[in-house]
Amino acid sequence: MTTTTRRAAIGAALGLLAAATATRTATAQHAGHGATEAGALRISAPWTRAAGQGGTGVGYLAIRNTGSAPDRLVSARSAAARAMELHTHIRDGDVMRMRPVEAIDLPPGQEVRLQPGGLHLMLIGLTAPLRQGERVPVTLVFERAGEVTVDLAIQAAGARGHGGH
Ligand SMILES: [Cu+2]
Repeated sequence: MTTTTRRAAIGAALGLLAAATATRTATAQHAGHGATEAGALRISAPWTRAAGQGGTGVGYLAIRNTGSAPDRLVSARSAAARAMELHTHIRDGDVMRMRPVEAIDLPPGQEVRLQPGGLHLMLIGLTAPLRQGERVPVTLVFERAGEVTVDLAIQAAGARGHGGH
């Protein structure tokens, strides 16, 4: 091995090391039981339903604020959707309707659940099908804790609880 190729090999190895370190930082710490940590927040059980390309998807998860200060989920984004919104359900006569909300409050010491029939993430304009058994990454943006990416586990399409689309 010449000096030049050895230098190139070492450079490549250092590059790989830097890339590995950057990846670990970007995906945050995955604690036990599938929970993802972002500052004082513990995000668990992220899931969605199978849906077709061009359609609309949902996102559900639980967020526990273990800190002493309030935080808020202010937005979300994903390469899998043209746009994302934060939604809630409201009762309108006999019908449950969805309505965008500006943010989702995360009071200290409490767990807030995004679940069918209540708060949820909305993936609008899916850029690819959501296939059962696969995962789709979604980046959550918090006012205090910053950004964290979680993988929604894609479950069967037929599950009940989310009307309106
Ligand atoms: Cu919705």
